[in-house]
Amino acid sequence: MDIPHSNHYLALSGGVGGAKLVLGLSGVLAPDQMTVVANTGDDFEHLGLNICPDIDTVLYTLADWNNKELGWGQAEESWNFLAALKRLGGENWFSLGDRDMATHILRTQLLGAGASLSEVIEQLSAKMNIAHRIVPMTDERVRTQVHCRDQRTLSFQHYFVRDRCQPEVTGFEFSGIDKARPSAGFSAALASPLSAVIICPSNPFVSVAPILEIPGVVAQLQAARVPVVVISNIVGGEAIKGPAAKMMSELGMPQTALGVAQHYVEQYGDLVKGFVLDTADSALEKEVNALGLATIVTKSVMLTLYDKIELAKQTLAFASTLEA
Ligand code: FO1
Repeated sequence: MDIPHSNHYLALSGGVGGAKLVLGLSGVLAPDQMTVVANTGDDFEHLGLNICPDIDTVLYTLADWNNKELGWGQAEESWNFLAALKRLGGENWFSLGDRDMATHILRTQLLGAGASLSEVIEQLSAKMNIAHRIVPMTDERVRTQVHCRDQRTLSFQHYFVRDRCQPEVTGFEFSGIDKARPSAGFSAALASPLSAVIICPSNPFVSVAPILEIPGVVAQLQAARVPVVVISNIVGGEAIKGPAAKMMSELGMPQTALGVAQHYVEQYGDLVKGFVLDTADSALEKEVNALGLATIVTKSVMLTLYDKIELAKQTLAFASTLEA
């Protein structure tokens, strides 16, 4: 597949699923052909440290430092800090590995000294020898809050890790989003001639929504008439990873790839033009088309590096057939 050198793509990513496709895209696109925007709604302050799970998952994955068993954190990790913290009666529900701690400590130090999150990521990327550009969705503080059926509002990591996604959800809120602006790297990509926007197979409610709901982002993408392609994060009625399918059923939505497509159309009108379905969901294709979305059906479960690169190639080829 020949991609003209002047083409530039924007990839919107959450954590594990998104990072897998970003790795595939990085195998197909040159560093100056892609900007990766990572969700920061999952970020939180813990033990005095600034933790940015989705950014770190994308960084570690592109650096090949990622822990493939856990899906988050670093490979060949040790847990001495966490064990010592537990012995002292500290909060140990969020597992911080010894190697991973270096990232959080350095980031916290740099932010404390006045650096922006974008600058921190740039520095970390350089040290990890990552050539592609990874930027946060915003440099301002946005925090995902989960509204629960039992009337509680939980911060995202309390819901996700501490409470193991057990509370029934009724909705989400992104505190701080009203005042947030796209980061400089995100803004520059939005203002440049984009060939397509790839919405990676990430959770639509808590990974993609915070990025798209930064004021002005959807309007700018619509005005720029860029083809936007979504890769379904639900395959065969199951989320590849994480609580997306459970959330959909709790929100009264069909727990299928069709439900994901309906969600994007309901939330963002005609923003999304193309939808990538897994072969397991080929029976849903006509109904997704009836929503006004073009489709391809392909293997979207990425188990190997080959799968990631193939899905990236298929998605880019599909995007090139779409008109915004
Ligand atoms: N996920 C867990 O399920 N348990 C953990 O203890 C945990 C620790 C952790 C530490 C650093 C980091 O970057 C990510 C971590 N995650 C953990 C993953 C994270 O909570 C989620 O993957 C994302 O926020 C959802 O995309």
